[in-house]
Amino acid sequence: MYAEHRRQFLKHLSTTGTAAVIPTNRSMVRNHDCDFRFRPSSDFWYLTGFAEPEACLVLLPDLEGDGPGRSILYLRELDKLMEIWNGRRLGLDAAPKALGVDEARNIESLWEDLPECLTGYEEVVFSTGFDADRDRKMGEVLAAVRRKARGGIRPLTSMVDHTPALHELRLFKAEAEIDMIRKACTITTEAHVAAMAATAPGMNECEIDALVEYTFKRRGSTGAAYNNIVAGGGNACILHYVENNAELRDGDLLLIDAGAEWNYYSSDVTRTFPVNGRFNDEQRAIYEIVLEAQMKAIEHSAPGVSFVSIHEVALLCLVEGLIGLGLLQGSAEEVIESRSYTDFYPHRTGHWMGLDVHDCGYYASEGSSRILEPGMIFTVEPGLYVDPANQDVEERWRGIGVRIEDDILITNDGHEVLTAAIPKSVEAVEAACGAPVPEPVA
Ligand SMILES: [Mn+2]
Repeated sequence: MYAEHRRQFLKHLSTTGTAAVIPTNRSMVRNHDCDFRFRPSSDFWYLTGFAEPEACLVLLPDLEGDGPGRSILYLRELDKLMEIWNGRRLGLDAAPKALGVDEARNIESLWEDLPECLTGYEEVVFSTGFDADRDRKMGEVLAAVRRKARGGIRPLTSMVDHTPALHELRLFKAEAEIDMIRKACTITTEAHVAAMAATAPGMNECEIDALVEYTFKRRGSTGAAYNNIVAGGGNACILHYVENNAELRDGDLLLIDAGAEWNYYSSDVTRTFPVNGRFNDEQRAIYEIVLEAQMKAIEHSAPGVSFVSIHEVALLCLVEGLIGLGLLQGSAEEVIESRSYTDFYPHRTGHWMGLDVHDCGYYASEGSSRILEPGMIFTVEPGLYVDPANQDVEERWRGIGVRIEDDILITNDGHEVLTAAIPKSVEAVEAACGAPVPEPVA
């Protein structure tokens, strides 16, 4: 799969005779001498399937003929002592066969080698702005190649952003990638179902957070695709709440936004359910509006439909619901025009999903929204949030926060909900809340 991604990107590079230098992420210090758990950069992983730190992929299209071009992977040498301390390494000898790259070289010689690698190319793909040290070294490489131009070689004149081309490839998921996202969604389903069953008044958000994390990891996931949001009561109105340390109170809702990652491919799911297993009238009223908006927006998702129209379908439904409850005044048109709904719905309805949970790919071009095509995967996640401090509404509504989020694949004739097995209707959610807690080890 990764070799195929490389082949496609090299083919694109060959149309303009552009070379590419794509480093992976740097290890990041967590505190003192401890690093965060390493995660490769998504672009690098997409092209290599290689998860070690300190690595860089160099792609060199064929300048003379129409050959397939060359791929060179720079990585760490085997080092017995370092491996005893910090973990196994693939090493230079094993890399070409294991990863299908044409050549493997020592990462120590990357910057020294690059002027020669890039000689003859006029353009090189390199993403600047992420790492000042790398940007400076790349600048020196360009200067070194230009100095050679006196010898009659074509000068390397520009560094280009690879976002449009590579990210366009990443936007359309191949079968093998869809399978990985399916796997992530299956694990996520298990985690949400387990959370619904286990939650009870008096527990702490951290216990449910731990259960979700445990479910992800025991199924062999690469971890959570993003920080879990486990938000009881009014905490649900903080969109990216990650403290996850408050007591879960009888009569409150619990919003969980959590998705497993499989082989670095994401899932992204939100469910909201009653801590004590039964919605009260106000909670159910808000929940049903969000649910209807979400189902209508999903129903609308198909090839040929614009991405923004999914948001518009959901928004209209939410606004009509809020007017119906008396939480907003005026006609739906007036409310949408004045944006007075943003007190209750401050975000949009979805985003691309893939190797990054908020995946790459343009949402619009030349001012008009992207048209959906088969192979695209995105979330549909409307929500309504009544701030606990909102004095403009009756007290009974305050602190209710509901979001419902599923992952949608556009197919040739419509869509598929990849997370359809997670309870969602009021009846299904209440039943899942009353279900026996799954055995910790199945
Ligand atoms: Mn999301």
